[in-house]
Amino acid sequence: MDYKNIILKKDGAIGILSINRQNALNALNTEVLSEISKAVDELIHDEEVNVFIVTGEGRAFVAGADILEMKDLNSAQARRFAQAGLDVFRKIELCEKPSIAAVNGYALGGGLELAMACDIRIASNYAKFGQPEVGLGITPGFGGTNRLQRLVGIAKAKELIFTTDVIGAEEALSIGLVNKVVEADKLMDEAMSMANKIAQKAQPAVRYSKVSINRSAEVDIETGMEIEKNLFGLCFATEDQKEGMRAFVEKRNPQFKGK
Ligand code: CO8
Repeated sequence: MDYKNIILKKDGAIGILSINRQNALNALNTEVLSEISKAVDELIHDEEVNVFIVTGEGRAFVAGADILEMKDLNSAQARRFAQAGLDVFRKIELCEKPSIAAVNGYALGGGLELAMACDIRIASNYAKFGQPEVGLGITPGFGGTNRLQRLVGIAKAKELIFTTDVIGAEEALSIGLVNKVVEADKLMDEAMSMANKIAQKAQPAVRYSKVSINRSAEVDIETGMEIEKNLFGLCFATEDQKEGMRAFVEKRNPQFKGK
């Protein structure tokens, strides 16, 4: 499929979705959101892809939702625009394949919200994070009031959202917003290396783990453990469980098939 604002590549079992609307610092308009949604569908349905990386071309990851597109919306149109972003980010979050945001530069507003919808965030030392919305007269609308507090706690989320302070990569690391900070020129190598490590494991087990972590974050612990137990049980219906344990006993590396 041809995209205008996205570069979609594959390197072995790793998909790389790079947002490429550099003249607007990769700001998310309706067209970009729709292309991200289609690209994520491609990645989900591509059986060769085990893990995908989301990144941005140029000096921004994503500098937010497109302010020019938003400025004259009425309430109903704004809700529709918010829903479009919420849907595509939720698709990334809920799909069973793990995603890594390789945050190369500005991740502001909708950009931070996109990074937070990914499972893991690796930041370049140049990355900048913030939720500037209240300075524009709006609340975050692509999941920011929900996901930021889950990652960094309610008090820090309120501070970042109310003040619109933009923080650097090291501070983002110290509050748990990103998993790792690396030199800018090592960002994609690091993201690829982590993605490959994940891609070499038993994929049914990786995917069930993601489902269990996501679901149990939203329910009481008893229900969460029930979900975990059932998914644990499902692993024993996979060839990869047999191979993984047989390989351990035979003292060799497992040859996983992803089923
Ligand atoms: N929307 C549209 N265009 C943008 C955006 C954006 N979010 N960010 C940057 N651009 C454009 C600039 O207008 C500029 O275009 P032009 O060259 O045509 O003037 C170009 O990108 C380059 O930007 P700058 O010249 O501003 O570059 P600087 O290096 O001087 O500054 C900044 C970089 C600090 C990132 C600056 O561009 C900036 O502050 N951008 C806006 C950041 C922002 O406020 N983001 C949050 C937007 S709101 C949001 O994301 C809400 C999400 C939920 C929506 C819910 C739906 C209703």
